[in-house]
Amino acid sequence: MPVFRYPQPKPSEITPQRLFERRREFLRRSAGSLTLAAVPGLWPLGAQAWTGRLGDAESTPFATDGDLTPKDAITSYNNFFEFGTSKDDPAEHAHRLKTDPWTVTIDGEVEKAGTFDLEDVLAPHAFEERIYRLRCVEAWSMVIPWVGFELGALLKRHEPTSRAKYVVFETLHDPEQMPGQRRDILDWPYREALRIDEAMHPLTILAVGLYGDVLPNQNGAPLRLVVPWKYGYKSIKSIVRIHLQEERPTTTWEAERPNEYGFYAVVNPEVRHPRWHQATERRIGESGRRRTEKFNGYGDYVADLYDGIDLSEHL
Ligand SMILES: Nc1nc2c(c(=O)[nH]1)N[C@H]1C(S)=C(S)[C@@H](COP(=O)(O)O)O[C@H]1N2
Ligand SMILES: [Mo]
Repeated sequence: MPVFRYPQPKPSEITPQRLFERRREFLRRSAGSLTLAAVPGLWPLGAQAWTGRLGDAESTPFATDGDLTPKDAITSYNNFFEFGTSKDDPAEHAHRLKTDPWTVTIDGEVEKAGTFDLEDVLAPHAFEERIYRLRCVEAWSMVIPWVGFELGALLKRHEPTSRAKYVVFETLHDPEQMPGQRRDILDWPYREALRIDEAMHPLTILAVGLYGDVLPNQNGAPLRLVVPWKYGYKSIKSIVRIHLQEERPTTTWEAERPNEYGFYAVVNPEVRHPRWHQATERRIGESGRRRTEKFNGYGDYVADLYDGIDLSEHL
């Protein structure tokens, strides 16, 4: 499939890499809240030029209580079954994944479908830092400073049609690079989906970094979804396809065990997982347990998405 290129900024609008980095360093040290990422045309030339913008991401009001989970915990305790089912497998094996070049296919019910270089997908989007709680269905949690941008802004650029009711995401399928895919543990490729209104919600982001740096492969480089009010399995990693469609799809975990891992997957302390309760969680790096909050604490922002839906009946 041919790779479509979005219109590029004029060369005269581009600041050379070195100058850019020096200015970025200066801005960082001058402690201001200025952000280069918000200034159009300031990203440097070259492959993966977007990585130069990660450290400039401005923090947003969606901050979180408590301390950030240390970076070494976020990058060494992972679920990424494409690299194995143990928590330390992804950190050990994900270096096999080649994230550059990378393309993303955006197709289905959109006016502007195609396969795009990641560089071009990212170029128009200012990055933000979003500090979010991540609550895994297995009852552990972290607080992660993601760098990314709103999924809704990307979808709008591709002009969803009136028939676009669901957004489906797929991870790369390549057993050469992802040795976990040589075993039939899941129906590869990993597939996840959101309702279109969930996908357009401003809390829903695509992440390209964490702690102001490039996303480590084990965390889903180069592009992963983050939906902070849902269990972690919705936040699909290493995305190569975003497909809009009218019918609700069957997602990977739902197909595997529909009574344990549902489509909605809204964090809910009142609804048990069949094999354990969800009332509390273990925050990685802390001793003891915390109470789990409904919607993972984001109810003020997202509860109205579920008006008229009995969330205790929809896992
Ligand atoms: N492609 C893919 N995406 C995935 C997973 C996976 O196994 N494969 N695991 C999910 C689960 S269960 C969780 S809890 C989060 C973990 O994200 P983290 O390792 O960055 O903390 O990724 C989610 N995204
Ligand atoms: Mo998870």
